[in-house]
Amino acid sequence: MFTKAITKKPCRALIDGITTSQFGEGTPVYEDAVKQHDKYVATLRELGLEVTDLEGDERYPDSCFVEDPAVVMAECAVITNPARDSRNGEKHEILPAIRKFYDDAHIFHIEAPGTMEGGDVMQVDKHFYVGLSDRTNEEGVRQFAEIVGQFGYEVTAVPVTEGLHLKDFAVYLDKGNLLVTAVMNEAPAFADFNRLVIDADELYAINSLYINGTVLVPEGYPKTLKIIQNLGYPVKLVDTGEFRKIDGSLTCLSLRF
Ligand code: CIR
Repeated sequence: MFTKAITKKPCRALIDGITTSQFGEGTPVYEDAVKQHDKYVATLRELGLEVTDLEGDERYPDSCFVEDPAVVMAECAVITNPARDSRNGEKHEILPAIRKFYDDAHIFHIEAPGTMEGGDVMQVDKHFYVGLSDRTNEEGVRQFAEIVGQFGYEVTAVPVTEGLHLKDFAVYLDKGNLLVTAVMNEAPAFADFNRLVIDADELYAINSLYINGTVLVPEGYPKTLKIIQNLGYPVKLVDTGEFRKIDGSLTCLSLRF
């Protein structure tokens, strides 16, 4: 059960965010991104979360994607080591917000040469599946496993071969339900899940967000919406079109705990 979330407002420099154009085309429009972000925060609040919405930071174009510089769980927080130079400093900027909720003895750090971004980290109860990707390396996963192992978590590394982060290609809802690409459907690590394969033309909608029984689904993906509704979840549609242009999606816009 989540009770809190941390978000961070998009900054004007958002237009310089890193993009592979894997999902969208064009440059984000700042004013529209702000509106979409406000709606996202309002949706989290509607679901009962107490949201700390941090001010935007013009030094870091991608800093609204707060999921990446930290991983939070009931027992502790792990400050990651984002792989790209333009994002690495976000790990320092998120720390004061994390300190409001965790004492220093329960805040850990991924150190170089380890790299990690939270978009690669998928929690399933007491098990973390961590993507080995361009952003998260083996040493990052090793350090993470050592940290969370103290609190009884298991860690399984999952190679990410299709693009940015693990959670662009596999997302856990609850009760064993996992949204996956055709490639992740074959991943041995996920063999025991109830896997729902999302069509390639709706790839972006895999990154839906389960919060306390409800699923936030990005607007504009009717097939995925139907699949999630057929599983019995109430859904809330959220437009993330501006963030999509720079590979951002629903989970990356918040830390939930
Ligand atoms: C980046 O490439 O780092 C950003 N433009 C997008 C990050 C998205 N984060 C996420 O999915 N967790």
